[in-house]
Amino acid sequence: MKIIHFSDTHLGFSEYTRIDPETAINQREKDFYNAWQTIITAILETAPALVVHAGDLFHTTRPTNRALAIALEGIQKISNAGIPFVLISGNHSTPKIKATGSIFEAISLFPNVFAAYGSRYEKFHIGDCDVHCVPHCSLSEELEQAFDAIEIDPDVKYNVLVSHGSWAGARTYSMGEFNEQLIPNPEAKLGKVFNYIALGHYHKHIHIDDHIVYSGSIERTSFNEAGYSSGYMLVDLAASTHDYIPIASRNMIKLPTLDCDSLSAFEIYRELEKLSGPELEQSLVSLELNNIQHDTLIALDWQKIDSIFQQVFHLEKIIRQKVQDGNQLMGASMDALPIEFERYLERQEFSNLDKARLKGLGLAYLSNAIDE
Ligand SMILES: [Mn+2]
Repeated sequence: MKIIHFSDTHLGFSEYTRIDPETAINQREKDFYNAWQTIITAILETAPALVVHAGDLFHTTRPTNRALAIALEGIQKISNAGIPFVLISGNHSTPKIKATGSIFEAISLFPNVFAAYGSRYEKFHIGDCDVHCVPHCSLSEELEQAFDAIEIDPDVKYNVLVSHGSWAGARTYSMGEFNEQLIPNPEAKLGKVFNYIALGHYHKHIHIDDHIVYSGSIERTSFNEAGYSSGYMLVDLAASTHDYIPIASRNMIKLPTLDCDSLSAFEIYRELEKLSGPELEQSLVSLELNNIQHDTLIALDWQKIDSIFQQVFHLEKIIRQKVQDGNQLMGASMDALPIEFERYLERQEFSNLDKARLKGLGLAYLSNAIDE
């Protein structure tokens, strides 16, 4: 029995200002749609007995009409081909407020499409296989209940678990997101009962064990993911084979950090010219300039730097100025608001405030604002 497992498609994600000349869609948004369509085509060609998507189908809980149309078009093709398709909701596609309703309600109206999104355990029987689903749960109690509810039927030939979060409660597989969940290893309690565990959330493809796998994402949502491949898993339950199939995606490259302590503006340009080459063509490129002297920083011509890298798709510049006491000033780079907020709090000293409580409240306000 062949399975295709993929995850973290983040449809609707968009970034930067480049526009696809043909469709007038944001080019990064289009990149994610292209990757999605590549995998849909691969599924139709491979015709597996089952497809599982391990969460974060969309980038947001309320996808745009276009993201929705592209998702439905792909899902419909698989449905029409008679290939059973199981999807679970991830942290990016689970609404904070239940009354919002879930887009997966609509998606599961397609024949052959099964979605688990209700912050609880669900099991689907497909062919010779029980597909055990633990989607993202809004509360940790719900997550615990969902794992406790897993039921193994001794008469069923194959068991597959699909879940979304950081594996075995380890921060190792964290995406640094405020609402991510830490998933326990159910085999610690149940024994090795699963033929395959399909994981989503961590965007890097990685085998935790032969049969426990993060497929990784199909495109990269930040420079933290530079160097990650894009692809999906092709698993044969009978033969016990687990193959990763890479797909093409836009190159994302972090250039080596340039120490500018003793460099003039002119010398910086010359060093950058050495770093720039045809291999960066149409790539997402991150450039870090460290220890720039104050006067040099003022003299630097940003347009000149952009022109040195004119072949790239996008140039992310991280600039750190040299200061007297040895500390470096952060330049133009900023992480997600919740991360920056946590960093800010870490640096503060309070005598009469509960930092943990402050952090909890702040992150909750931010998460509500982001959801809205
Ligand atoms: Mn994700």
